[in-house]
Amino acid sequence: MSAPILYYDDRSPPVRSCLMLIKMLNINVELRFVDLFKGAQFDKDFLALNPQHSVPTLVHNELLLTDSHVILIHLAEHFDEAGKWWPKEYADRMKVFNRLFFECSFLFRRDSDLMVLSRRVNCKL
Ligand SMILES: N[C@@H](CCC(=O)N[C@@H](CS)C(=O)NCC(=O)O)C(=O)O
Repeated sequence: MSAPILYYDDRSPPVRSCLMLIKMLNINVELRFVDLFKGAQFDKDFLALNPQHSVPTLVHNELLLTDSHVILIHLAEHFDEAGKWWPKEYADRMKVFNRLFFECSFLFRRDSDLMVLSRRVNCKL
């Protein structure tokens, strides 16, 4: 099995969550930088890989994953053999899902809306 490849820009909060888990689980991952501030996510090769032009993007064997929450689940499923971060107990796993979905549907959306306001509309917060 080959090492996962993570396309990343570490200024991105979803990327950082993946980098944290990679560090906590000491996973051997090939890192490929995509400079969002230079628009590298729109490069032809990256767009061919991920038409949503977003990071993090993970390639692992036959899998192509383009959402940090799914990447976290995949890495934990594969590399957290002790079940420290990805509990083996059903109810505990549901608690992790609950927090991941809260982050995905609520927390990050607000953070992202604020970023758009401050950077693209040049609004003083
Ligand atoms: N729900 C996605 C959000 C990913 C996302 O919004 N990534 C941003 C950086 S924080 C991005 O790549 N933006 C570049 C673009 O949209 O062109 C996840 O959790 O992975």
